[in-house]
Parts: sequence; C-alpha cells; structure tokens
Amino acid sequence: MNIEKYDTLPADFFFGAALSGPQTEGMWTAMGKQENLWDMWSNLDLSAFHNRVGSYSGNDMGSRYSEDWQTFASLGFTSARTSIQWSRLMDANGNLNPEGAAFYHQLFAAARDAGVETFVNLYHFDMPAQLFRRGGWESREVVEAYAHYAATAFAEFGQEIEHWFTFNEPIVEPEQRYEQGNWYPFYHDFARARTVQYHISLAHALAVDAFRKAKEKGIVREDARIGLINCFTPPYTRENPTEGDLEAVRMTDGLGNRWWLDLVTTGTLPHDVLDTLAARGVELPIRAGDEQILAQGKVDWLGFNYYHPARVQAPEHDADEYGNPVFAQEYVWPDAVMNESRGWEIYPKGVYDFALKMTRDYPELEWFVSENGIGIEEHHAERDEEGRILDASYRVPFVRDHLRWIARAISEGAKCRGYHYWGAIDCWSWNNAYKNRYGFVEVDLNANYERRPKESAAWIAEVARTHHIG
Ligand code: IFM
Repeated sequence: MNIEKYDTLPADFFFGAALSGPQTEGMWTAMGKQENLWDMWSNLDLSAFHNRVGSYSGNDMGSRYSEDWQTFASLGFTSARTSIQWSRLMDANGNLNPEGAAFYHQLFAAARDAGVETFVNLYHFDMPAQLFRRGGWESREVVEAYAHYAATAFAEFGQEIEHWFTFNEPIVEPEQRYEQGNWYPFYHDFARARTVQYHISLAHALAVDAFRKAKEKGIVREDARIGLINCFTPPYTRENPTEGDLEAVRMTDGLGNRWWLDLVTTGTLPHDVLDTLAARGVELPIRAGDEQILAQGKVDWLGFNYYHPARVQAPEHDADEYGNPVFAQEYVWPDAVMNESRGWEIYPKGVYDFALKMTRDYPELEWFVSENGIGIEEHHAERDEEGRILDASYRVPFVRDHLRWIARAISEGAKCRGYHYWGAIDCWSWNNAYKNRYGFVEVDLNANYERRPKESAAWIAEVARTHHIG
C-alpha cells in the first residue's frame, strides 16, 4: 500500500490541540472549586497515582494559560478543545459559582487574544464528589443535575463559544470505574457499567435538547454547534474467523462504537445490542419517556478520538470470575506494533478503516479526529545541547502516518474536517499522572512546570502551516 502518496490535507482542514480541565488547570481547591472524584481518590490514596502525583497538579495551565494559548498558536493550531470542570463552574447546591465562571471567561478570552478558538467539552470523567456520593451516573438525579449544569454553561458562555461537546469518551467511565476495576471505586460489575452507560446517554441527549432550546431563544450563538466525542476502536478479529469470533466483533463494536454512533445520528440505541444484553440478563433502567429523550441526542458533528484498534475473538468462557457476562476476549495479533510505554497497539490504518465505516454507515455525519497522540516515557529521553527532548524519531512517524491515512480517507469521501493532537503540551494523565508524555512541548516538573519545545514541535508547526504531511 503506497500510503506515502497521500501527503497533503485540504486547505480548510484544521489543526489543533485536545486537552481537558482536570488534566491541565491545577488549582484544585481555588476559586470555590468543589472536590471531584479524582480529588477524592487522590485524598484517599495518593499511592494509586504514578510517582504519587495526584489530581492537584494539572499542568499549571490555570496560571499559565496566556502562554499556553500562544504556544498552541505558534504550533500553527487554530483551535483547541478543553473542558469546563463541572466541579468548578457549579457550587454544591447546583448554582453557578461566579469565581469559576470568571476563570473560564478569562481562559476563553485569552485564547481569542492568541487567535485560537476554544472548543468546549462539558464532561471529562470528572464527576463532583458530592454527586458521586449521591449515586453518580447510577442515579437519575445526577443525570438531571448534569442537564442543569449544561444549560447553565450554555447560558453563561453561549455568546462566546461556537463548538460545544457534551462528553469526552463516555464509554471510558463505565469500563474503567464500573466494569474493569481500574479506577476508583474499582467495581467489577458489568450490569452497573451498562446502567452508567445508559444514563450517560440520557444525559447527553438532555444536554443536546437544552442546547437546541438555548439556540432557539438566542442564548447561544446562531452559528453554535454541538457534538459528542468518543474513543472509537475499529474492531478486528483473526483471519478466517469462526461465528463466535464474528459475534465477539459484533458486541465489541456494538457496545463501544455503534451505541454512540446510533445515538448521535438516529437518537436511538442499537437494538441488536439491547436484545443481546436482555438475553444475558442485563437489565437497563429504562423508564417510560426515555425513547423521546434519547431521540434528542442527534448532534451536528462528532469527535473521533483514535489511539488503537480492538482485536477480539470468541471468549473461552462466557462469564468471568465475578459472574459478569463476557462477549469477547483479546486476540493477540502477531504483527501488532506496540507502544510499550502505554501498552497500546499502534495501527494508523485503523483511522482509515473506521472513517470508511462511518462514510458507509453514517454518510451524513461530519467529524474530526478529536484526539490522537503517542504517550512515551521520556524520563531518560535523549536531549540536544540546548536540552530539547529528541522525540522526532517516534512522534513524527506516529503523527505523519495517521495524517496520511486521514488524507486517504478524505480522498475517498470521508467527512473529516480536522485533527486535534492530544496533550500537545505534556499534561497529567489520570492514574498514570506524568508517566507517559504526549507533548510536542515538555513540561518540566522539576522546574515549576516550565515549558520547553521538543524536537517534534517545529515539524508539526510546519505541517499545520502548509498542510503538507511530508
Ligand atoms: O489522557 C487521556 C484523555 O483524558 C482521554 N483520551 C486518552 C488520553 C490519553 O490516555
């Protein structure tokens, strides 16, 4: 496959950065911010975080945002997506926190001054702790509270922000917190995970509904758009698959990908997946009227976070040690190229395969690559005489190959409008904290979060300026 020939992206294709409030802002107790679930976990057990770096740190963007927006502009980025922290914008009684609101007004104004458009996401795994204690995403009350928070954000920033997103990676909390036991409070309960997934879907649809109503009333700008961002995993199985392997693909794709794609394009959830869940005794907390709520979930466009594919096969056992139903197990592809720091497969063609699937199955849907990036342990990285990290040998081919496959997908009709690189300035990553670095720009934790461009920074700036991938 001569992928090198796809070396140019369209002139109106945008480049930018993806980030989130909890991973960048720091200032975790300032400006009336409430405790969120990450703060709660950090307070309970700091040793759960790499090098004991808890949620307090962010990457100090809260005090350096003017410098950071300038840095994004210098990389040729015209937009950046961050998130509002629910726990900063709202107080414990569900009212607007004026200090939090003032912070975000300043943050967005500084971006405008630097010539960078802010895309705003409303939720990035950061449930306020007091709402978690009241049931978190397992509770309808919290779904309603989220809808109220979203409406408050639209009212407060509706004239400033054009691009809104309801959730980042809504599949991740059900999986990490409720099913796989990796994140506090470490549940291993498939059915609870699906309840959470269902409630997040309702919350998304209620927020879209609030957005549409705000738009009708002129509360948000006339040109404003709303979307959802998910980490989609193109699913693959072995060559010459059995029926069981194909079934594993259907459910992996159904729960992780089609669930959200159907929701945002048709306002429904995939029937085959719901039927299979019911047949395996997994009951969703469906109430009368929910269909009408979900029907509001159709979006204006979609964010596709792409890091790695899903390689699955028929499971050996149909239940796990906790009694949860199992629909698939990992298939270890012998040709896989791994990012050993993160444990994720590097498979740039996946972005193309999934792009073509969207073009085929959801032809009206416009989208952009809302996250892509490579996190590497750079603690002992080589540096040049000026101290710059020499990362071009791995970061450049990673980004270049993904961009080439995106260019090819566009040439075959994919409605992909842009590319946001995750963690363009190194940032805090959940329980991995600062273990893996994604940035084109280093953050030096030993020098008060000082920023320093890496070798790859000049390369991405040139690509963003010329649209020539090279
Ligand atoms: O850090 C995360 C981000 O919060 C969501 N997408 C994947 C990133 C890298 O792991």
